[in-house]
Amino acid sequence: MTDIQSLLQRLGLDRVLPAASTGLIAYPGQGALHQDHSPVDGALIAEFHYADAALYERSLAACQEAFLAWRQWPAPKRGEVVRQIGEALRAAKQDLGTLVSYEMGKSLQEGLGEVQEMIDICDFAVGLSRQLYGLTMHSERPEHRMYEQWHPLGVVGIISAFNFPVAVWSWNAMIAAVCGNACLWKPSEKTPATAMAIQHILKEVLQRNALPEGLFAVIQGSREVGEWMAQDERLPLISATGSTRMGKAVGQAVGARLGKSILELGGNNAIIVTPHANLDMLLRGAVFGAVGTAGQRCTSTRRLIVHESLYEEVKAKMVKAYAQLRIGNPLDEANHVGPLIDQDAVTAYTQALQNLQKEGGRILCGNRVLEGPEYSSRCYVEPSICEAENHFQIVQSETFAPILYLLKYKSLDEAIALQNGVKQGLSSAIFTSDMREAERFLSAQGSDCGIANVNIGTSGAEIGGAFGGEKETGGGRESGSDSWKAYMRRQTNTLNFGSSLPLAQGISFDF
Ligand code: UN1
Repeated sequence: MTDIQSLLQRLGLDRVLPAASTGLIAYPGQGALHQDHSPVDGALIAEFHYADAALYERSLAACQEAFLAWRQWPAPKRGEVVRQIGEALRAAKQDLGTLVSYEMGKSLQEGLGEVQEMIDICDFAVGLSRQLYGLTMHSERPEHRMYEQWHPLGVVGIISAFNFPVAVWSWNAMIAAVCGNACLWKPSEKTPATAMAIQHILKEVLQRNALPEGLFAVIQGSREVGEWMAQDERLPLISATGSTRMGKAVGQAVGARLGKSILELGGNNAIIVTPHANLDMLLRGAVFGAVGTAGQRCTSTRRLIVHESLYEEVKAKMVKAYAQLRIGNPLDEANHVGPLIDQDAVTAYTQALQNLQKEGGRILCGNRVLEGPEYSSRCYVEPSICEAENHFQIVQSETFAPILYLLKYKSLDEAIALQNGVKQGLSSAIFTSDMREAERFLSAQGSDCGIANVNIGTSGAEIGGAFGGEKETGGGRESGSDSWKAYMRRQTNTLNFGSSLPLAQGISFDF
């Protein structure tokens, strides 16, 4: 088993973490110490202070100064720095992935997979640094040229959640960086150590390239720090990932000052299983989607909408598959499911199952908090499958735990209506080999989600696509495709190379 103390040392982490870091300089905090416990075994990983207002100001000032220098770097040169960050992440993959697993509780494979997402987005951003294209338009006036260009915004504020403690930062920060922005990051207070480990990895790259402090800053804190950021006009863009409740507060505060926001919030993701589904493929996709990261992904599969003709068969197969799941220490690769993040999450799991029963639902398996020496953190629960109705309040809400609701349907239209019949709109999937069913699901009359998959589960999106969703998921897009445009401001330029001044729209103004 991993020696955690030497792991922390290799990642440059002391027993007390800095309250803020500007990449090159770590700032200690003051006042009350908060504890960072591992959900794996309950052990204390580190202690840390929340940053106070003075430290926030100091960090933001460093970011602002870094931006003034960084925006002058040609974008491909910025890409070269990001390439080096990708290399540094490759070298640290095993250690960082292990810490992600130990601090957050996801399986080691998923921890390593998360770091791989970071490496992949670095590669993507390097290529992007040479492709920040604007259009050229034909002017309606003679001897005029019209075009658009994209300029950086300034300092981008990033608020991330515990479940992807490092990858979500990288989706934002690496894209923001090649676009010419500096970043101020507030990680989740549940995963402060991985955030500081990133700073350690970045430091050498920043030094090697003689970059200013503040290009990638981190500030530790609770909701209050997020509120400072949301209200702060010096942060033209806030990219926030987390609950819908948090996103509404951030969106309102940023909107009140007419700032920009990218919101990536809750999901309530469903898989539709049609009579033309390959059930072996479905089983893999649905089980991983529902129990991967112990059901704590925003893309986790929460609902399985099964055609009535194969409902009993799918139910039996799923329950049988769940019986084979091994729950335990996520660093042990023999285990499939690790712990929930903390006791509050365990309470949310047990309460959700109680509420389900009150509403008339039936629990087929699970509903057990595991006890014993291997489960000493008391954060391990048995993944649960339940029979439910879509309109149940508990089915309508996102519970960050491994609870899967089975729903039955008769016609595809009904299945699509059920899939869309929730407030969230992140990820969705259909399992079918019937081309007409698949195309209908993907059409404008089909899934209303930001992500719609065929014969693939709801989770595990690749970084190359734009990631995010509609309705209460917040509408933001991060990561691939043309998501970069949200990190830049568009400027339309019209240039007159003639010697008269014709006006547009045919207006004549003689004097
Ligand atoms: C999240 O849970 O916030 O698609 C992100 C996935 C991962 C990202 C999830 N690539 O499951």
